[in-house]
Order: sequence, then structure tokens, then C-alpha cells
Amino acid sequence: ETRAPFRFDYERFRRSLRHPVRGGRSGEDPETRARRMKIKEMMKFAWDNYKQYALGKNELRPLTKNGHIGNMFGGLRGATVIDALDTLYIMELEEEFQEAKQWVEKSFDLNVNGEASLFEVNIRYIGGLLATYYLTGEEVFKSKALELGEKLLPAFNTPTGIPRGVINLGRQGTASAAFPFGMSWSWGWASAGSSILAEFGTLHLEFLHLSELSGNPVFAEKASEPSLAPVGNIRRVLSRVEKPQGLYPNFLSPVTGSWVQHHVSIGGLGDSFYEYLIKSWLMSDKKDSEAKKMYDDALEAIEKHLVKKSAGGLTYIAEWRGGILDHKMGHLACFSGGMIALGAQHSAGDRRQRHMELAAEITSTCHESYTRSDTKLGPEAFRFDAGSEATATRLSERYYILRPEVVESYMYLWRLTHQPKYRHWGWEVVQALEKYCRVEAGFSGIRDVYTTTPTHDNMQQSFFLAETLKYLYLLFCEDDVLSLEDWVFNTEAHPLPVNHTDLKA
Ligand code: DMJ
Repeated sequence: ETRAPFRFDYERFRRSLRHPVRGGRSGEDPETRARRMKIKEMMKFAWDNYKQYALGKNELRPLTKNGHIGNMFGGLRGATVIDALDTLYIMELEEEFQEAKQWVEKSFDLNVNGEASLFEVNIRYIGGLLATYYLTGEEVFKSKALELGEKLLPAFNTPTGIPRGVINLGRQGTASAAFPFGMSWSWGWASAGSSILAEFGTLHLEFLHLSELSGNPVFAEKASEPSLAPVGNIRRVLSRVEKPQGLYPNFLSPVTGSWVQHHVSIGGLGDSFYEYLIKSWLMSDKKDSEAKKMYDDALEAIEKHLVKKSAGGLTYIAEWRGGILDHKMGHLACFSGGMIALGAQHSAGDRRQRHMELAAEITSTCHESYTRSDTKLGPEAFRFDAGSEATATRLSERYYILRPEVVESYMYLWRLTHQPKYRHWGWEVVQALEKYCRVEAGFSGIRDVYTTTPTHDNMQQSFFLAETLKYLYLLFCEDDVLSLEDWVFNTEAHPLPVNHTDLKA
């Protein structure tokens, strides 16, 4: 029996959206518009310099004016192109969007060999390509996303179906006994061959869309055979395993399916696992009640065991090591203000109010970590011990690498409360970026936020274009630009559409 080839109905999808993707209304005040235009100019500057000095490499090195390749993407190139596409599109940088698209059409090579991070390839490449396809309907983005998605599937061939962190993307060239094609490994630094919660827990949104677009349930959980259902299977393992005090530790064995170490964090290693639970539910048009329940239960355990108030009255989320609290928050953990606010919208009564307050307090603490520095940019990690309050105490934690999490929370809190302080805080960040991170040929991270003459790290991270500038821009847009009713942002800020189920075809 031959079946008609599957065709995703793009026009029908566009009709399902409640709002035009780039917004329909204007009529705002001139200051907001001017600020938005400033952020657009920053994006153009970041892109133009990447294009001039590093096109086709993964990131721009803005001081030495060359490209950086790194070892996260296993031979894939153009991370900044793929990460920038949807931001260029949303900002109506039409010419620049065409430049990026042309690179994808002519130069983006998927026949590469090398060890890649499954997580990074998924959130940046698959996420960026999927989002750009949904925004524009251009087939090239869909076909590249699907082709790349197929290459990731062997990572799930483990005894539990929990993928390992590193995968060989290659299908050509020479395989060796140590590095056969399609094989996966655990990170050398992850304890005892374990897989990382924030990595295997941050695949669901993208993989559901790969199934949606290909008509092939292999990516998602629709398949009944667990080994054919990567993300559904991950859920099953996680819901079965016993959780200490209801918390999810960061390291799990892909062989036995049990925890390897009891370190719990809402920041690095844990973060986007929680984010993808609530966003799975939102993306399913609130049908995926299992994800909602897992999110609610996890947040309850976090509130009970990890949320603390400092002597100076700042609310923070501590880390947990085998029952002992580490009174530290990473910059990465600052995304949680936005996540908790987003989830709170859908809770009732007391709970809604409590969670909105918690979200606002965490966001305010993260703002404090910025205002207490000399540059008005926040450190990589800040502590609440030995007399410190939202400041870095270790030299090694004073850097800022253009990360988005704090402005991400400002964007959500602005959209959900419309309190002007969030726009003020976002504008403070714009000014600080201009003053301390903008160099002659792009934007650079800095090594110490506590000096007004910081050294630059010579790296324009691709997530600066994907996330930091996009969230800042959206903070100064009307709410109907990439409306939260129509889109969920993946953890790299690539918008994926909500599956509206009440659509009248
Ligand atoms: C990005 O790649 C994503 O936001 C990820 O979730 C965490 N790390 C960077 C940004 O800080």
C-alpha cells in the first residue's frame, strides 16, 4: 500500500494564529519606539560585523575580527546565522534576513562529521530553523530542520532511551571503533557517564514539531513503542523514578535510569527541564496535563525546599547538594522569574497570586545583581552568604557573557503585568551593553562586571542575537508581536507555535 506523501498545511496553520506575527497595532509613544529602534540598530550592528568577519563560522570574535568554531556543534557551522534568522525577521531587517537565508540555502552543510552536543544542536539549530519556517513558510527551513532531526535520533539508542549528551553527526568519512557514526557518549565531565536533566529534558518542544511537520511520529510520543518515541519515553522514565523530596537531581544514568548524584538546581544543568514542562503544556493548547502536573509538583518542591529570603530581604532560589543548601544563584537561574510568571497565569486564586509575587521577587533579585555591579550588568553567579547579597564572591564568577536570562524575565513580567519598571530595567541593560560590551566590530562579553574598565572576552555569543536582543526588542513592542497566545519560546528564544485545537478549518 502506498500512502500519499505527508504535506503540512502551512496556510491552515497561519489561519490558526490569533495575531499577525509581527503585530498589527502601533500608536505607541515616541520614546518606546525610539528605544525599540535602538535595539534594532544593535542587532544590525551585531549581524553586520558577524557577516563581515565571521560568516559561516559559529560566532564572531569582535576584538580580533575573525570567526570562532568551537566544539559544541560537531562540524556544523553558522550557529550565529541560524540563531539570528528569526530575530532579523521579527525586527524587519529584511535585507539582513535575506543574507542569512541565502547562507542557509547555499552554504549550510549537514553532511558533517564530528561530536556535537545533542542539546545545543536541538535548541539552537533545530529551534532556529523550525521557528523561521513557521514565521515565513519557506520550505528550506523545514527541510533542513527535518534532515538534521533525523541525524539526532541515534542518540536515543540507550538501554533506557534517555539520550547521552554527545552525538556523532557523521554518516560519511571514516568511523573508528571508538567513534562510530550515530553513536553517542556522555560528557567526560558529567559524573559517572550520566546524562544531564537540562539536556535530555529540553527536547520535547522541538521534537513534537518535527513530528508535526514530517507526519512522522518517530520524534514524538505518539508512537506506542517506547523505543520509537524518544521524548515520550523520557517522560516515562522521569515520572517513574523516585524523586528526593519531590526534587529532580541533575544527573541521571542512561543505563539504569536512576539518579547518579543529588545536585538540584534551577540554574545550569537543571533550568530548561522545568521550562519545557510548563511550555509543553502551553504549546499543547493546555492538553498535555501530565506536563502541567509534573511542573506544578516540581515547583511546589522548589518553593518548599529551595526558595529562601536573604537577611536583606531578597528572595532567591538556592541550589541543593544532597540535602545541603548552597546559597547561590546563577545568572542562568534568572530565567525562572519569567517561567514562574508564565505558569502563574494559569493557576487559580491564592496560588496565582503567590506565584506572581514569587516571580516578581526573583526578577527583582536578579535586577539587584545587575544594579550592585559597577557596569550595571550582572555576574555569572551571585551569593547570599558571608555577608554578601546578590553579588559575586568568587573571582571566577564575575564575568558576563551577554546572557539573556534577566532580560527574558523582564520581558515576561512586562507582558504579564505592564508595570513600567520592567521597561526601565531593560533600558538600563541596553545602556550598559552599549557602554561596556559594544566594541568596534560587534559586542563582546566582559570578564568582570565590578570594574568600569572591564577586559573583553572577545566573543559575541550566538544567543546574544537569538535571545538577548530579541527579548529586549519585544520588551519595547506591543503585546501582539509574537503574542504569548500564539507562541512559546524555546529555551534559545526561538518561537514555536501553540497547537490551537479549536481551529475551524
Ligand atoms: C542559551 O543557549 C540558552 O538560553 C540555554 O537555555 C542556556 N544557555 C544559553 C544562554 O545563557
